[in-house]
Amino acid sequence: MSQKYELTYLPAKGKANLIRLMLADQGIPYKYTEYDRANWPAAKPNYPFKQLPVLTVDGSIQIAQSHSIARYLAREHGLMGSNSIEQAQVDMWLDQTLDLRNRLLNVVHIDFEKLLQPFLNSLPDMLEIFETRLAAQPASAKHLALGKLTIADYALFDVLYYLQLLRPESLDNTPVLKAFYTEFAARPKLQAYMETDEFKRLRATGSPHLQ
Ligand SMILES: N[C@@H](CCC(=O)N[C@@H](CS)C(=O)NCC(=O)O)C(=O)O
Repeated sequence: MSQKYELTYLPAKGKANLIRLMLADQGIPYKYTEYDRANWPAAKPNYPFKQLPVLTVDGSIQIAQSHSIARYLAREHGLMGSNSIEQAQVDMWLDQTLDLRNRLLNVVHIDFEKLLQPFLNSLPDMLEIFETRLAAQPASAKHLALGKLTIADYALFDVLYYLQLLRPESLDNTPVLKAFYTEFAARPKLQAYMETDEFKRLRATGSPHLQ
């Protein structure tokens, strides 16, 4: 039987990592299609914005923009809240993690030498927001929004993964966040995915500063 979802991307974790982590952890089957430097230019015109990732649903509907894909999957699989006000609370934490992620990616993609130190200087304040939020949640439900697992938790894990690659010690002063990261990484399906050859093969980003 063909899969409902086909994810198409390039050989990196990059902008597809959040999507893959959610699909893997939720046990949602999908076909993965990968282009490389050699065959991507010819395929480019077949995709809505001539960029990847793209999620093809039911073999015909193409969804581009990584965050649109992630939010769509989250809505479909109960990770986005069940009404507008719940969705707004999830979105708010999701966007906060994406702000951190964008700042981190700017460092490695735009000007590593110039932007690294200002980023590291601003990091404690950014992490403190998540630390305080998670610390206020009950031990049994360390989640960013709605007291339950949502896309915002996956996005937080995703950005912390990149952060730890950049600076392994970066969570040393935020113990609750560190525990969140460790516990999330131990989720059985997620852990199994992160141990696959595919996950290990894919470099973190296209930048030499974050592999
Ligand atoms: N805002 C878009 C950006 C997509 C994007 O920049 N994709 C890059 C890879 S990460 C790409 O397709 N590069 C190849 C190209 O532009 O030809 C998203 O989040 O999906």
